[in-house]
Amino acid sequence: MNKLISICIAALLMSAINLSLAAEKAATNKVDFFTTDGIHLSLNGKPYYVVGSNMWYGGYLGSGGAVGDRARLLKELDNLKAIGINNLRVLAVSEKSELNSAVHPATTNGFGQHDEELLAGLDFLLAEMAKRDMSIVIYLNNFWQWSGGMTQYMSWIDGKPVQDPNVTNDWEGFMEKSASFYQSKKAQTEWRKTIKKIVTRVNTITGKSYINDPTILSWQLANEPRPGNSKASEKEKSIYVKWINETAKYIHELDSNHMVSTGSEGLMGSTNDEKLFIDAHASPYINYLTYHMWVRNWSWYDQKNPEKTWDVALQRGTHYLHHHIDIARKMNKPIVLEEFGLDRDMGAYDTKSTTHYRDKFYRIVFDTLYNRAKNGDAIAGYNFWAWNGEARTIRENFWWKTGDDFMGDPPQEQQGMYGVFDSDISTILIIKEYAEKMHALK
Ligand code: IFL
Repeated sequence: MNKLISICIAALLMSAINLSLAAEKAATNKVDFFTTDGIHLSLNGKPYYVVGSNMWYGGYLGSGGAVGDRARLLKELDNLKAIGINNLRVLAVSEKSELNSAVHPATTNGFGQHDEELLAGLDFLLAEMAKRDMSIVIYLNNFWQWSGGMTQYMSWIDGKPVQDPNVTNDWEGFMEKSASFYQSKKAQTEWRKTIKKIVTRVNTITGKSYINDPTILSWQLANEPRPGNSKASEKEKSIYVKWINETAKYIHELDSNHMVSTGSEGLMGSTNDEKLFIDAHASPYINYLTYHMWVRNWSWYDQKNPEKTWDVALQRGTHYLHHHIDIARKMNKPIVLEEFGLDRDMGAYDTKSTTHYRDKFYRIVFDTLYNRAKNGDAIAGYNFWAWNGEARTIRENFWWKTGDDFMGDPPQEQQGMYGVFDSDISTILIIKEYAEKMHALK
């Protein structure tokens, strides 16, 4: 074919694609996309409260292949909907890893090698969530190793195997390696290709482009990105802030309909540097703030010694909540507590063990956020970590292996550690009670 003719055909094809995106957008105009209004999230001109759970594996269950379990996914969504959950925080992509503490299979098997059957699981999930009027936050990378994540990108580039911090216990070294991702040109180029692939995807089930799908509340850069390890330098911090700003800008350029968030843990993921947390969220391309609260991970609470450590944990935990809400107000942006959790009693993993302390903890977190939301403060909602639903482990040591049920506890942690099972009735009743209160705020 002569060159001029092929250029003309390409131009015609591009304008046909643009026309169909515009027509699709016009058809969805009845429903607004999520946005912000000062310190609140907003939908159709009204405040929107995220009453959510984490379910990183939602796309995995949605796959039509051997890994998926669509029948289970539908049951889980129905159960979550029935207890008032309106939002899920979900992993979009995983990178193939050799580590035992990472999920298998992965959506990306090497640069540019995507598992389309697994990716289509996210299509199914989105379609089913839309039917249930639920929204989704989709994260596009992971600072931790359980889905491959940033260290796997770096391993593909330097050819060196990832050191599993679950084995070496060298978390400082791991975090340093993970954060080197922000500075690698090759990693950023490859990652942006994946971002583009997901953000501009057309849902194979509904035929709707993701860009025009109002189910998506926000694109999230990564799960818990940190600037480096606990001793991150000022230079590393500024590289991190620049990375956030530039990547968020890139996503907004691809998709002007949806918000973008960081996935940050807040001050504890920012070397306790308030200026850094503020700088990271001051970008005009970051629409709202995020933070996470892990009182046991941060040694504020000892699950084996609850009586002695509970009061201090609670005091530090509630201070952490209030402090972040106050920062959000000052910045005039909404804030979502998008992860929190506590162990089952005495650090058990078994579904038969009790959850008295967890239940007390959930109630206090919900109540603190609800009361401040009622006062009109900068509360955009919460996602508890995480929904295990009907998943059960078959392993005595509670570690995940390929082929096991997926649950909210990712493969880097014991199965049953923080997740809520569908048999945890006392916890579920508290989740439902506060979901109703939050929904009544509108
Ligand atoms: O499973 C962890 C997950 O990687 C996360 N934050 C804390 C969770 C519980 O330790 O994002």
